[in-house]
Amino acid sequence: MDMNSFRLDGKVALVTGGAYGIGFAMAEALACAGAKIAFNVRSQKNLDKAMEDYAAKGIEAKGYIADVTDETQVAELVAAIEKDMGTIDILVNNAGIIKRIPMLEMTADDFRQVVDIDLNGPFIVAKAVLPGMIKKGHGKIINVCSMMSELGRETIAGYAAAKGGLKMLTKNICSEFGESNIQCNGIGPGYIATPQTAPLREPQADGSRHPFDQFIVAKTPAGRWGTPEDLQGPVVFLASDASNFVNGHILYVDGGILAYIGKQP
Ligand code: NAP
Ligand code: GCO
Repeated sequence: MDMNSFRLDGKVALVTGGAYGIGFAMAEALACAGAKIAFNVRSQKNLDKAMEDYAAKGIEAKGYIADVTDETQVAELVAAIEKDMGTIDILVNNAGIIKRIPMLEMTADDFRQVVDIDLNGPFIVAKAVLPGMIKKGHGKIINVCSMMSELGRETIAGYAAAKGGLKMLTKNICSEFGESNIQCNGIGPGYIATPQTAPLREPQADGSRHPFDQFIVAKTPAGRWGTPEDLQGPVVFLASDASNFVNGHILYVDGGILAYIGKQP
């Protein structure tokens, strides 16, 4: 087997929301495998900070301001990347938010905002990059799903609905573009220590661990929260030629939580 099939030299990768958290870690991994990195965020402040962070890692990333829910901004983003770096070979639909609100208190606007960013956004960005991939004769689309693509829990109705939909969008892109040599797969992180999950890990006033923190560690066979670095190998695999016959698959990177019923109390 040629281990160079895991290399990404000469490839252009767009990581949406790649300023920090999981997106930044995945972009770092793709860069280590040889890819040229483009990323987008919504604010100049976060863009400037991200550029410093990429430079500190020795990565020559190019950052752009674009909201993934805005078709015009996304079209301009893709055009700018194609002008600056070339056709996008790899898309990681990472940008996403969560709102933790009991469903009866969640407004329709709350629900719509989460679905807009977490599901409509990946559709909009994928639709914008697919023509270039089809023309080039290959492409990799990796949608960042979630274990909530499979399970629900209280207070995250919009998020679970969006991530469940993103799982099926992944399978649909696979179905519609496989013959164009485009592979579309998902990565389903478990509970990962990032700003998004910080509220679930905040120490209590008495210094004890957050109950949810204790719950997740007990529910995870690995016995720990994941880190963004745990996603680096999987994303390089799905972005590389090593996964050219993997399509429509959701690769769960969750320490085994989805496989485990949990310890007897
Ligand atoms: P995070 O730390 O909150 O980062 C989210 C990123 O998305 C930020 O860079 C943010 O940039 C960007 N973003 C949000 N809305 C955007 C929009 N409308 N347009 C463009 N960029 C936008 O989250 P994370 O924990 O790294 O999660 C990243 C992805 O993994 C998300 O899709 C999340 O659902 C998923 N995930 C996370 C976990 C976990 O446990 N952390 C587990 C499973 C799945 P700005 O806000 O600066 O614009
Ligand atoms: C939550 C968490 C989860 C994680 C992740 C799990 O509130 O339950 O934020 O949704 O973000 O999606 O895979």
